[in-house]
Amino acid sequence: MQMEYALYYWPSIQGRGEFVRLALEEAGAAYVDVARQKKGMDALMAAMDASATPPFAPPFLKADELMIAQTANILLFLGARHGLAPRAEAGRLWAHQLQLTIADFINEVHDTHHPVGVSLYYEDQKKEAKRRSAGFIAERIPKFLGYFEQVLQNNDKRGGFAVGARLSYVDLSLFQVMEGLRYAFPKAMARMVPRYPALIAVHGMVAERPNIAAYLNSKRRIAFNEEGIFRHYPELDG
Ligand SMILES: N[C@@H](CCC(=O)N[C@@H](CS)C(=O)NCC(=O)O)C(=O)O
Repeated sequence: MQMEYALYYWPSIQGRGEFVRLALEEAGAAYVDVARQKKGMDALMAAMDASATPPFAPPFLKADELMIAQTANILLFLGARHGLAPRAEAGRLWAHQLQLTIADFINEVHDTHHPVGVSLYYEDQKKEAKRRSAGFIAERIPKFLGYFEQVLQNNDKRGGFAVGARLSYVDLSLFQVMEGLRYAFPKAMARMVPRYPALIAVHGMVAERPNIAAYLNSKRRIAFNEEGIFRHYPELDG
């Protein structure tokens, strides 16, 4: 079968690649998750060097002659191709703006376990991680989730979606954010989640989409683990 897309991402984690996988799965798009195939890591490394528009880091997506990197940029492209974003300029930019804000949040999630250095082990920055996580839980989760909750509530007469009156990649990404936070910080989230009814609703709505439900039950969905962005270290939760 001719593959429409080749997704290049690390093979053993959800990470940032998961935001792209969710969009491809919801769209029912034909894609290959390259690094999860035989010799896939070689193919990923080779593809990074081979492009005239080289990515800085995975995830990146090959679509015909295009090589697109940056998660939000990939979603901008897929959203337009698969009806997962508004067509009009204002709505398209609004969806992209929200996705970039999610990317900012994801960077902060990453920094809870790697506050000092990306290339250092977690074990070498545990003390700083604890301090960083305490502030993240107390201030940053409420600030970001409070913002997304407000965005959803402002639009709630249009069916509970983040943008416009249809599902978009932003809803899929908010689902992933809620999944990830619940995995990484179960105690803190159990306490805080009642403050975010619209986010809970969008999470439930996305989980029930037939293509997403099938994906979540499949082997294609990698389980959360302590190599990815959302990591569960009990000592950082609370
Ligand atoms: N802003 C980029 C970040 C890409 C990124 O940081 N990718 C990680 C994996 S999730 C990576 O492989 N980074 C390698 C590096 O930064 O050296 C995006 O959203 O796609």
